[in-house]
This record gives sequence, C-alpha cells and structure tokens, in this order.
Amino acid sequence: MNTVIKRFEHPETGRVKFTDGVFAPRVDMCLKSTIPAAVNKAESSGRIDAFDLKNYHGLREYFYDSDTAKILEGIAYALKLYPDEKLQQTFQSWIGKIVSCQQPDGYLNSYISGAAPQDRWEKLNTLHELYCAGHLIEAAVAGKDLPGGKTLFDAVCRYADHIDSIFGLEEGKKRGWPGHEEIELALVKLYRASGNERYLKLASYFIDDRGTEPCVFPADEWNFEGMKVVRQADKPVREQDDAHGHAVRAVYLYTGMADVAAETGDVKLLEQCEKIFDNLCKKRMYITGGIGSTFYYEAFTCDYDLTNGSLMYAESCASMGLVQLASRLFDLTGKSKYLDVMETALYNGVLSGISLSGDKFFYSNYLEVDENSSFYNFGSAERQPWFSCPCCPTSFSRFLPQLGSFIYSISDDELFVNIPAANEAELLIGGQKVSLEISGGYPYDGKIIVTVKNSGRFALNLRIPSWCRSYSVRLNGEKSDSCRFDRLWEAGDKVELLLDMPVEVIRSNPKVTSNSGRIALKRGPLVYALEEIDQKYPVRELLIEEKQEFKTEKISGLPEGTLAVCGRAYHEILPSDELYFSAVPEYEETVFCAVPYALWQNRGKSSMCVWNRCK
Ligand code: FUB
Ligand code: ZN
Repeated sequence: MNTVIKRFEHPETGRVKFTDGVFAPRVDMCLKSTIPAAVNKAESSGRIDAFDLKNYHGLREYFYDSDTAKILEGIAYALKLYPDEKLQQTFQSWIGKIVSCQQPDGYLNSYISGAAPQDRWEKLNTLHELYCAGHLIEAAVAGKDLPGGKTLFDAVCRYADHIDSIFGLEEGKKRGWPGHEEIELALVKLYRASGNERYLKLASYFIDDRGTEPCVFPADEWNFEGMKVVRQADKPVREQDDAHGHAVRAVYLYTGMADVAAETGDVKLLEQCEKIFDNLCKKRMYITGGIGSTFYYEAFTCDYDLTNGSLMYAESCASMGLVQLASRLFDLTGKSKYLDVMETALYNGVLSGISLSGDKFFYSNYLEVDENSSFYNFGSAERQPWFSCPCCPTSFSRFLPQLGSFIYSISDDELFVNIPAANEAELLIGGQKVSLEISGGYPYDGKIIVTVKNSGRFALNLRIPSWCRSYSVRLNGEKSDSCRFDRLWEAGDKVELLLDMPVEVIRSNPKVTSNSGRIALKRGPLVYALEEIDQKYPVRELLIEEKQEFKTEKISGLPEGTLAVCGRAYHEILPSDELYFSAVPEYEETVFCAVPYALWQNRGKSSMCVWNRCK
C-alpha cells in the first residue's frame, strides 16, 4: 500500500462559524434545542443524581454515564462556540456531581459503584465500564480548558491510571478488552492532552490484545463464536480484513487503530485499518453513508447485503462514527477518497438522523419506509425525542458542535478545504493566524469562493470530490490548472472553484439484490429520496424515467435554498390488487419530485423511497 503517515490536524472547535444553508442551521438548532433537551432528559431520568450513589431506584442502567459524558462533551464544544452562563453552570455542576462519585482508587462509574459493586471489571463484555470511561475521558479532554474543566480532567487521569493498573500483560495485571470499543481512541486523546505515555501504551494494549486467545469474554454466553464476531474479537485486529460485527463498535475500534498508528508511526496498523475501510465502503455501506445492514446485533452482515426497508439498521451513531474514522484516515494518508465517504455520510446518513428542529431523532436510518407499517426499530419509522437507549440523541449533542472542525485539515504549512460549506474561519497554520471566508451555496450550488483575509504564506488545497466530472478554478480571476496554491497570500486574494453538479442517475452492483431494477438520484454530495407527500401517486407505483434532463426546483416547507430534483416518471396502473398476478401493467406518464434524503420527514409523516424503480 506504501502508506506514509501524515499528521494533519483540525481547527479547534469555535474557530469555524458556518454561514451556509445546511450546517449553520443544524449547529444552531443543536445549541438551542438538542443540547438543552438532552440536559433536561439526563437530569429528569436520574442520570445526574446517579452520581450520588444513593438514589438507586432500580432503573439505573449500565450505559447511563456514557450519555451524561456525551452531553457534557457537547456542552464543552457548545461553550467554545458561544459562551453561555447557564450552560457553563450546568457544565460545572455536572462535573461536581461526577467527580463526587470517584472512589479512593480512582474508579469512576455510577452504575457499578451504586448498584453493582460486585461486578466491577467482571463483566467487560456486557456492562460498558470501559466504554463509559472512554466517553468520560473524551468529555474531560473537550472541556479541559474551560472554567472548572480541570477538575474533571484530573479525575479522568486518575481513573485512567487506575484502569492502567488493572489491565495489561504485565505481571500483576489482568487481560481484558472492552465489550464496546471507545476507550482506545479516548486514551489517545488523553495521551495528547496530558503527554502521559502510559495512556498511549494502554490504548495499544487494548487494540493488540483484542481477539487473541484465550478470549477474555466468557465462553458460556450465547453462540460464543458469533459473539466474538459481533465484538470484533474473533481474531487479532491486525488479521481482521473486513468490517464486521456491531457497526458503532467497529468504527470506534478502527478509529482507535488509526489514532494509535498516528502516534506510534505503525504503518502496518494503519494499512490494516485502510484495508478494512475499503471493504466497508466498497461492499458494506449504503449510498447514504449508513452502515450496519441488520438490526440483529446492530451489525454489519456480509458483502452486498444492503436491504432498504424495515430489516435494515444504519444507526445514526454509526454514521457519525464513520465520519470520524474517514476524517482520521484522510489526516493520516492525505487520500481524498476518505473525504468522499466523510462527505457522503455527513450530508446524508448523519443529517437524516436528526429533525430540522433538532429535537427528534432516527435511531435507524431506513432507505425505504412504508408510513403505515410499525415493523421498525423502536416500533416506528418516525423520529423520536428520546429512546430507552438514547445513544443517538446524545451523539448528536456532541457531534454537531464539532462539525466545523471536520471541514478543514491543517499541517504546518498546508490548508485543506475538505468540504467547502460557507463559513468564516480563524485558523492557525504553523503558528500563523489566517482568517478565511468561504462563500457560495454549497452543497446546492457548485460555485465556491475562498477569500483569504490577511497576508501569510501557506498552501491552500481545494478538494475535487469524486462525484464531480468537470470543474474549473481561478485565482484572482486568472484560470488555474491546479487546485493547490502555494503562495504568499495578500488580504483579499480570492480563489474561485466551480464544480459541475448535474443530477446523476446511480445504479447498484447487481449483487445488491434489493436494488435490482432500481436507480437512485444524486446531485453533488446529496442523495435524493421520493416522499409520498410530493407525488401524485404512491411512491411504490412510480417508475422514474432514466434518460432525461432532470430539473432542480425550489421547494416549500424546507429550508430556504433547498433544491428538489424533479422530472418525468411513469405511474404503473395495476391490473389487479392481487398479491401475485399474470396480467401486464400499463403505464401513464406523470411527474415526480425528490428531496434531499437528509430532509425527509420534516413535513409530516410520509412513505419514502431512495432506490426507485425505473423505466
Ligand atoms: O451500547 C451503546 C450504544 O447503544 C451503541 O453504540 C449503540 O449501537 C447502541 O447499542
Ligand atoms: Zn446511536
């Protein structure tokens, strides 16, 4: 593979402020709605009082601390974007509660300490102790420099020291791996924030011991071999060639592998991660960047098994995890194919998971929904305000405020515009302050203008997405053959990028049997879907004409600037309402109108379909 490890970084949260029509309102609603609602839910459900270790009322769950930590991490990023006194108070009072439950030896988990002390480090496969620890570490690193944040940071360092004293191959320690990966990537963050190499060593241990024999998980559990696959513990990770098992756990593990490789310079580990990623995005990913084909164990299945309806999975958390992984792989390799996946997941499989109002969520992101059926995960294909396991709402709380950091990658003298959504940024490139503005209507419009607002020397790299077949670039009005500009910039310099963005008809590999005879529509990075409310006939009776000049049109009821894709279709006039019949259907010409997939079900309940029949 000949990979050379690079080390691009990202602007800190708060340095990028979106001014576009897609990300800006999503971040805004996250701060106004998603986070406040999650704070209320965490408090009213007893997640915060759980740290008192005395109010146990039988309902407390082993994953509660992870939800609290994820919301706290989101609060930290939100405070970096926009300081807010009330939120700052919540941040500090939650930290006070959390650290109050830390045990003298550093241990910190409200469920185990309050409700099941006998299980401490005994049920790694199921009780999420290391997973919760990982999220607590991520929250602490995010909030370290905020008022009161150091208290949590010191507490998680003591907790990580405690974990390090328990697990490892050294004498006096025991072998163990998390049932749900997360701590690996968190320990690398903690290493970077503290400089303590023990945390990096511990992350490497969790990665390299995973899947070796004997398995640390109990053999008396159901279907032992199957369980090992679901937990990515079927073989050592360096021998795992495909993306398998529980989808969220998988992408967290691969992110941890990439992070460890970044710090240790372990090219082989990174290459293994790239190999798994290749399998994931070429054979096991939905067109939307959704991953995990089955609700059964929330897992990947096998190559090309990508059904669209009620049996599929594609958890919101998994797509957010995929964005994180793809971003890391770009930063380490500079290969723009990773940004293509990141962009696909961001604009489609991630944003579909949250309502425009920011307070309702999909757990599973289906590609085809029958509005009258209830055979869906959690009994409904409607976005919900919360779930008994609310991992997705709490993931959005921490993910959306970080959105700005994904769109640029930076090295000492290079700046990469990963996604050209309009924004204003104050960046640090090799210690040099650079103010930048991106304007334009991306992703609906391919015209993008980057304006450098102060003088300085660095190389600006524009990305040409793989979906774009023709483009042009100009620097201060002069046509350029290159998308890389290494120069001394003057305030007011402008680079203009024009990405051609026609509607594209996408077909599936025939091995994806659910999509046979069907097409999907894409424009730029956006996948489109037909919602029944926009059609004259039921979506299942429509066939889209494949060869035509599709039109884009404004659509009411969706955010300003949203473009629908419209065109000719055929209505299938059924000769019979029997389940099976031999008579040949007739067709009448009609029209169809498709909306960006991420925006479906924001105007009420409706059936929906991404892969539509065609003629
Ligand atoms: O178990 C914690 C989270 O809940 C997982 O990441 C999700 O897939 C859901 O199972
Ligand atoms: Zn989730």
